[in-house]
Amino acid sequence: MALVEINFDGIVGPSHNYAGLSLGNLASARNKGETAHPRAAALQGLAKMRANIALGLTQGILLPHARPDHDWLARMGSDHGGADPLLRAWAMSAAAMWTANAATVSPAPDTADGRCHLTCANLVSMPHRSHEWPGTLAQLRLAFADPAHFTVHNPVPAPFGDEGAANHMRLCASHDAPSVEIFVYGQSGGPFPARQHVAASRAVAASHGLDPARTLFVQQSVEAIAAGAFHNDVVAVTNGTVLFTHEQAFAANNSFYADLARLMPSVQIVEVPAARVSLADAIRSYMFNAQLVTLPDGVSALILPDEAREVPAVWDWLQDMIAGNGPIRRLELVNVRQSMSNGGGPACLRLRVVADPLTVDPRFLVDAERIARIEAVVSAFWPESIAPEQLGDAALVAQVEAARAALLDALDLAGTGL
Ligand code: SUG
Repeated sequence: MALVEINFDGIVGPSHNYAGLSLGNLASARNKGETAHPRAAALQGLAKMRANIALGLTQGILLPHARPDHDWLARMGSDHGGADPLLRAWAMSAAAMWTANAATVSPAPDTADGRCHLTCANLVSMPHRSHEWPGTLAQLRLAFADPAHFTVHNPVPAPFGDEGAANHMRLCASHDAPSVEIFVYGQSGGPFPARQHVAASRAVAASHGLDPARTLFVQQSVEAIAAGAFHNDVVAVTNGTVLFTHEQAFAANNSFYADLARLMPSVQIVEVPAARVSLADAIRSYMFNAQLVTLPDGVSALILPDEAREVPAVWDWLQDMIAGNGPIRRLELVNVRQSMSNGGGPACLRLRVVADPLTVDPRFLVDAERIARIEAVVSAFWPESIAPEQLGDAALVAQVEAARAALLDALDLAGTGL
């Protein structure tokens, strides 16, 4: 079978909550202290996967991590019962659902050895995400275990922050052709941390064996980070030969666009001017945190959060875009409000891997029937609601652990060490 894009969505974990842990992520700060609804959150994510399958896309999953993270708490000199509320919230975080931060992926046509390379992200910038990588790495090693087709790398060492595919884009004429890979990094300067370090991006590109002549390192604008674009995928997304971006996403867009035109003359840049959509509106609506996909009939579609329709300047611009002659022809709206309230849109929830599905462990691929199986587990086991002050409850911990165990069982992944 030919190489196809597989979207691996994170299943929203049973400990999903709003503890306000991510400095620089405006939605996370805004919703701090709210009551979260893990069951509804997971069902929303599964409905998005279902809708994407119905569109003809190939769908994969990654699993919630074991929470609380007892191993990590022990290394922090604590256990869950004895931890202070902040340490407890870090240990209970369900943030692994945002699999755009799981790894950076370079498909086989881009790499020197012709294998698909994945580097697990270290996520060292945020305490609650800094202990995700062992759980992610274990899943990647299982899902992409075939050494003839995949190489899975350990994370880049600290202190060089790496947040994975959320700061990485590809432009290519077809999935079988080498692409231009674009690594977007930040530099501090504004009120918020820059979470992607250029040294980490360079390390990933080198270990993937990318051709330096087809690899770009591009700086995110300080204004974008200051406005709440804690990852580049909040202000830009690529697919095929299309770059869909806000005018203020990059520190030097003119030289970046010139490099792209030189490396890929067929590139189509859809730039949204700040005069039509402010950075604030772009980030409020998450119009760029969309899945830009090619449907089986070749049409390019943007899978957007419902919130994009609620910001008039954004919706007007999108309507004008569709009415025009541009490369993006279709808009699809999805409800992922529970995730959005923590700053995670449709694109945050998925990791793109270009591969032959037959080379992937089938337990990480889903069709409508397997989605239904997961929905049944979620409906039966996921907590209906969690308020941050409940994160210390022993009964909640027991429910969260039982819920994950039931999911592993249903997916034939019990006993794999995950
Ligand atoms: O890392 N939110 C995540 C959202 C990640 C979005 N991913 C991409 N843009 N690809 C983050 O900031 C909030 C958790 C909390 O506050 O409890 C959080 O971690």
